[in-house]
Amino acid sequence: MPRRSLVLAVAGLVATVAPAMAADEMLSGSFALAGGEATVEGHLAVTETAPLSLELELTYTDAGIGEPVTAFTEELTQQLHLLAVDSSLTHLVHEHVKAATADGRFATGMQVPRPGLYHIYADAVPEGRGQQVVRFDVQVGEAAADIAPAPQPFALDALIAVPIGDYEVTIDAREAQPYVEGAWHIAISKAGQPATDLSPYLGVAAHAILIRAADLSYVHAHPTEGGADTGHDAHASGHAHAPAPAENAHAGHAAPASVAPEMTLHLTPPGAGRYTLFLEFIGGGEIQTLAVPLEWPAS
Ligand SMILES: [Cu+2]
Repeated sequence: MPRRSLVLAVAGLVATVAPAMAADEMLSGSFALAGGEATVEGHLAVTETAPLSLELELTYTDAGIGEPVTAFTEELTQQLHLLAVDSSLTHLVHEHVKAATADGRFATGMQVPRPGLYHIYADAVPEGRGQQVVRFDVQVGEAAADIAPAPQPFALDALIAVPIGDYEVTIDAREAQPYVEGAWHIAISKAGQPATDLSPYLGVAAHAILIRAADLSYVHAHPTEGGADTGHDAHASGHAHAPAPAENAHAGHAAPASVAPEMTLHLTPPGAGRYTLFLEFIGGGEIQTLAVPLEWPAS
């Protein structure tokens, strides 16, 4: 029985309740970009059109004067990146919307893997207002009776190796510190050898999203290719600071470019405690999505 019906049944109103669809309502978002500052407010209309299937419509208003925001800057070929994570921070769903309508509406469908609470992050650059990330909390279907425990996190003081499909991803963040920008070295192998079948995803080698469990704050970065620390050139503390150099280099060409199996991420984790690092890359022509639970002891 759907959660809402259950609540209303207690109140004796069960006969008037529409079945199953969860949230047909306008949600207000919470600003979620670590280190950023809110210049807009986000508003999300959610319609559950079928089990685990959502229709989303997103609009923005100015945080000061409340007027609708209608102009957006394209980042990595899209005006809106929508990233949904489940409440255990183990699943990531990534959708994009190429462009808003003339009156500033973004509409997209989204499929989630199972019922539960999802945190949907809307990542966009309203023109002239800097990168904005707004989080919406959306219950899909009935609340799961058996919420899976969060997986055991990796300690960051050791080399981390995680399998994904035919690949193994090695993460070396042994020198990373909370609050400090650090280099996270990533190597992707296949059958014990450096992978040779990687290709760009939305114009970059990979996408990394770091979500902090304690406050659900969000960092989105893109690695530079190469294992060495190549400095700040394509360093990305977010889309707004990474004007897609690789997009011009790769995405404009018909031939699929290849991506080196070693990359370096520059990340500034917003505090100690638990995180999940989501890493998305294209290997063998398919999007590979890795969720790596991490922990810094709160010393
Ligand atoms: Cu990205």
